[in-house]
Amino acid sequence: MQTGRVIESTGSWYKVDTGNEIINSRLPGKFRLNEKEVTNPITVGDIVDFVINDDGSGNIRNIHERDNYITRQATHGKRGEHILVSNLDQAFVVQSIRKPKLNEGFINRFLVTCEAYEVPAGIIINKMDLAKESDLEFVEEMQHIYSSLGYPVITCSIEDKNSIEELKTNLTDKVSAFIGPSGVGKTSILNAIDPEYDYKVGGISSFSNKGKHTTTFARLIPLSIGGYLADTPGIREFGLVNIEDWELSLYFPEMIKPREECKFNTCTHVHEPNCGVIQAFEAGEIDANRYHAYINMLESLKN
Ligand SMILES: Nc1nc2c(ncn2[C@@H]2O[C@H](COP(=O)(O)OP(=O)(O)OP(=O)(O)O)[C@@H](O)[C@H]2O)c(=O)[nH]1
Ligand SMILES: [Mg+2]
Ligand SMILES: [Zn+2]
Repeated sequence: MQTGRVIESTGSWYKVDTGNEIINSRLPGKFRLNEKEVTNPITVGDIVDFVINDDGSGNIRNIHERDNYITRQATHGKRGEHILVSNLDQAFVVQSIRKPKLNEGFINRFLVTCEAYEVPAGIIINKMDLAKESDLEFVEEMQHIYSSLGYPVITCSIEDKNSIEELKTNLTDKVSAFIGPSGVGKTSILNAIDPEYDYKVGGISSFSNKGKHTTTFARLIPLSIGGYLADTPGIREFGLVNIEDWELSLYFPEMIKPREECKFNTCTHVHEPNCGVIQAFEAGEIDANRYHAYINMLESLKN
């Protein structure tokens, strides 16, 4: 039996990287899942044990328990959740400042998911070459708010070599993931980091300013600087899964301390009396945008 890391998954075949070679592998037979309902039993990032067949392909026999993972709601009316990538040192939500316009709601839902699954998270704002004067102020404000919460905010542009070099120092020797909407430049940044890869990048629709879903499956790419980077397909919306309303504030770092002062331990910090979070918000200790992001998410959990 050999062990390796799944670096690509097309549904029926999995590319498994042993560190020395890459083995095309299958998952034979029905694989019993004793976990909760997921649409993909094996995901990019998984560590698997496999045996080699006579033709050189592999048969996966066992999946190691995941250290962590990121899921999103399954699409196309499927039930359950879809694991995007597992066993991460860190995950970055990638947004562009323009084309498409930065979506702070997406960022906040992503950060909550990372907190819930215990994945260290950061924010990358790309296409800074397109930034206008007012955008720069906005980005500075974001850097101030999010970095104080423990989420680094990295700005870059594939046109700016220095910014790519700085980004590289954050990725060296780590297993990282890029997650974000289509067209923000996830694959372009990867190509800028390791130019020999030359992965396919797409355009932006001039009509909607949205991307064209160029990357169609997740893959984990070994980096020349050490470590791996997961490039994932663009996601339109990042929905929350499996979070109870009273639980949500546990995933807002700035609410952890204030919520200890709440009278009720199932307090949702909206209208309840003697609420520590509302008090902290009113005292200006919790950023108003973040509190409103919390309220929006709370509403969305009811549907
Ligand atoms: N101006 C500018 N354009 C960029 C930058 N980075 C990427 N682009 C362009 O944005 C478009 C989309 O880039 P992709 O790398 O395909 O975006 P993606 O996030 O991988 O998109 P999906 O694979 O569809 O999820 C391409 O036309 C890129 O050339 C940047 O820093 N500045
Ligand atoms: Mg892409
Ligand atoms: Zn409260």
